Amino acid sequence: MPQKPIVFDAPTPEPRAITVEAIQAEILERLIYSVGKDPIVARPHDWLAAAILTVRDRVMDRWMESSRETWRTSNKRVYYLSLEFLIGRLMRDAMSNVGLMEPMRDALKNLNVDLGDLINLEPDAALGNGGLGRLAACFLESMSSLKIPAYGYGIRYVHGLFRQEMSEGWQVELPEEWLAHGNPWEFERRESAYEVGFGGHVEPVTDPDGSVRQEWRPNDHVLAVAFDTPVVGWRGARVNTLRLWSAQPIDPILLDKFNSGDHIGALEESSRAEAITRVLYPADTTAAGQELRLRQEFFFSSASLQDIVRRHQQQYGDLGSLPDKVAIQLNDTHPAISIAELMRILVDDNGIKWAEAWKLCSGTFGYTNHTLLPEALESWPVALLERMLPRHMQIIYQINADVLSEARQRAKFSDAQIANVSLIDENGGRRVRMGQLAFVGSHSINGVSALHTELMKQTVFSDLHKLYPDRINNKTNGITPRRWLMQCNPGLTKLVSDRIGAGFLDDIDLLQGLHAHADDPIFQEQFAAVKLENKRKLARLIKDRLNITVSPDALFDVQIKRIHEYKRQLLNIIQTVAAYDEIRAHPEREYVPRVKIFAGKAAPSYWNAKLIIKLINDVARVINNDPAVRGMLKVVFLPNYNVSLAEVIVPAADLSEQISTAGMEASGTGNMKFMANGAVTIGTMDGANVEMHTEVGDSNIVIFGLSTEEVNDKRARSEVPRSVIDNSPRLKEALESIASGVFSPDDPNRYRDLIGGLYDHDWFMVARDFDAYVAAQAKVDKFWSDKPKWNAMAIRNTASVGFFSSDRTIRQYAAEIWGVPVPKG
Ligand code: GL9
Repeated sequence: MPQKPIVFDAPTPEPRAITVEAIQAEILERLIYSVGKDPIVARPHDWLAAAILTVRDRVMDRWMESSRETWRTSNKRVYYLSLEFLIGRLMRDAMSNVGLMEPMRDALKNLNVDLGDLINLEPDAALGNGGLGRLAACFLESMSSLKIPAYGYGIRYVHGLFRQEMSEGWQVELPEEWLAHGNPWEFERRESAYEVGFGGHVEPVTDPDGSVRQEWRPNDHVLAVAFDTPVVGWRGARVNTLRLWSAQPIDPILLDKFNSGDHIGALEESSRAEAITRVLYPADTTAAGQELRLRQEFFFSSASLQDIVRRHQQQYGDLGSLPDKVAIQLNDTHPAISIAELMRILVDDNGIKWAEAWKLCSGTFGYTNHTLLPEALESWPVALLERMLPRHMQIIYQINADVLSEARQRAKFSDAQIANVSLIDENGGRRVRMGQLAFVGSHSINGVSALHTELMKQTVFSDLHKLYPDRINNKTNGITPRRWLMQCNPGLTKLVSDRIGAGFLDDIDLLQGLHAHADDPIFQEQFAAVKLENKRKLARLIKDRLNITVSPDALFDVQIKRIHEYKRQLLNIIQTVAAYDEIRAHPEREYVPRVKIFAGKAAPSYWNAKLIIKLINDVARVINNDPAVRGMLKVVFLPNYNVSLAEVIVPAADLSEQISTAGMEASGTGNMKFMANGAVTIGTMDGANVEMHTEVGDSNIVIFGLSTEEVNDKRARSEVPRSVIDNSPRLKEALESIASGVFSPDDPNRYRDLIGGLYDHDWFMVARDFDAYVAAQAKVDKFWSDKPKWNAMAIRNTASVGFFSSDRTIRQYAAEIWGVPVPKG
């Protein structure tokens, strides 16, 4: 069929009126005609699907208009490439952003369905591990809210992050099945499918004009099929697209094989292809070494780039304008192979000269680094790349040759410096360093907090920074205030609106206005009452899930995040043991009643992290069942931490634990969520805590512990921690009780090695920071006991959170990296 020219100024339909009657009719229509269910037999999941489809319908016009507008105006597009999008549930977010919450509630009520029940039935889209994936989700929402034409590109994993269950206090990983009931949000786009190749060889080809170019002949192909989900901005400002790729075989079944009786063999190709997008790697900061992981990375990079280039050519015809019209942000190094793939597309497929292609490439890409942990810096064996992506390996060598010659000539680097900037790591088996590739192929390299960005310059990228001094910049992370304040904490949102007006909903910096009310006793009472209500809700959840009774009047002391030694859940639980020892030793004293709340998943192969979960559960069992404690202390480990659980816990927290070893948490974003919801932070001078301290002021945050320099210094001098432990009777007693099996009578040696590590090297400074942490917790007790003081601190945290909105972060990316205007209002 001949293609008709597309006319982008076609009239947009008038927005439909939002009335309860209209919505109710639409829900019924969706239930009957799309879900195919008679209302009298419909099950909860049918109602959920009908409700989601109704909400989805209501954003369609805005979605299409958003995309038309970008074609019409020729505005630059932003592409956010991320192997993870931890978006969580979508229905409440979408309803709230387009003002459908109340009409939907009433319409469903008329149909005898409870909206709250439906909201809780929606599965979490857990296509990410932690902060990095959740950041990508917050960024998508902010880009829509700020009317930036943007696409998220990622993978449609069939199984998201594993479901965590507890078996006698141990973590057990089970497959997660978010697609079990289908996914009413998404649109499958068979027409947007691309072939992605692997393996094969490279052949020089002579063109008619006599020039020779390289052509990659892969011997293995899969199909990348697009699934699109609308991403609605605040007040429906704009609707962008999250495009997730699913891998499918080119030939769904080998019919010859099947007919000859080999039924399983006939489907082999199909399973091999589908395996690529089957599961999310439960990797935390450690790079997963699997070959399949590299296949995932190339698969989604290649499909995304083919799509981006096709769209650009369709609109502009010419690839020379790529950097003017396209910004591609690499979320960590996972999509870094995109740099070689774009070079291949430009040079091999489009005949652009190498130097010109390199300019286009680095003008288009930006790279965000999210961690400095050496074990997390991705690298792939040269031999593997040669086999899986032979042409890309050639391209990487050529890029490297250019970089090395620049280093030698321009910067006059020493051999050691040359080795540092090289894309190939020659130590112990040759490997391609993806961080170096991402760095040299991008015009902007950013860290995610001020401290982290400084450390990037001093450590991993110090020599590359000398070679390209203008590239490293900082973009401190942020969180979307829609999900993390307005939606998860409607009580607080209403209270704040009543006090300072609703303007902060559109301009989060107006929260500053709360400072003027921080010392007002009436406002303090109201603020505390909202918190108490949120704590009651969490207490009910704890009772339901764990059958543990906690008092909402106790101080809720919360550490929820991935379990990792650098995040130091161990420090927290040892302090808990010390507090327990004290209560037992001095039953006559008064104590501030506390509930220690933990949640988080451990990477399945990370033994110490799993052991720490078990320790928390062992300590919880002993303390919670000891009558001598008289309810002064409770310990709770909530299983299966995910976005939805965080949305209940965060608004109920009094104290936020952000206690990583200084220099190790790149930013943290949980810290910001707690701050928004009026929790006080106890934390180290690490990641974004440093900037939180500046924003909220020293008297409204409890900072303790070694600084980054002190940590480095102690590591360099390999001081013996034993004397530290010997000099702290409290710590010694707690460690001895854990190591000797007081909490693990069934296996007294269970924690011997874990605790032994603190005596031997204590890499994460648990012992060295212990006394400072205990003193900081004592300060917390003191502040808590002075209610007006505590309430004022809590209010001032909410008042100061504006800087940590992802809208601020995205504005900075737009202005300083992408060169994209942000329309006002
Ligand atoms: C992380 C950092 O560890 C966090 O400090 C940071 O806030 C986020 C987002 O920038 O990125 N890097 C990283 O690999 N993870 C992070 O959370 N890990 C996971 O997402 C599991």
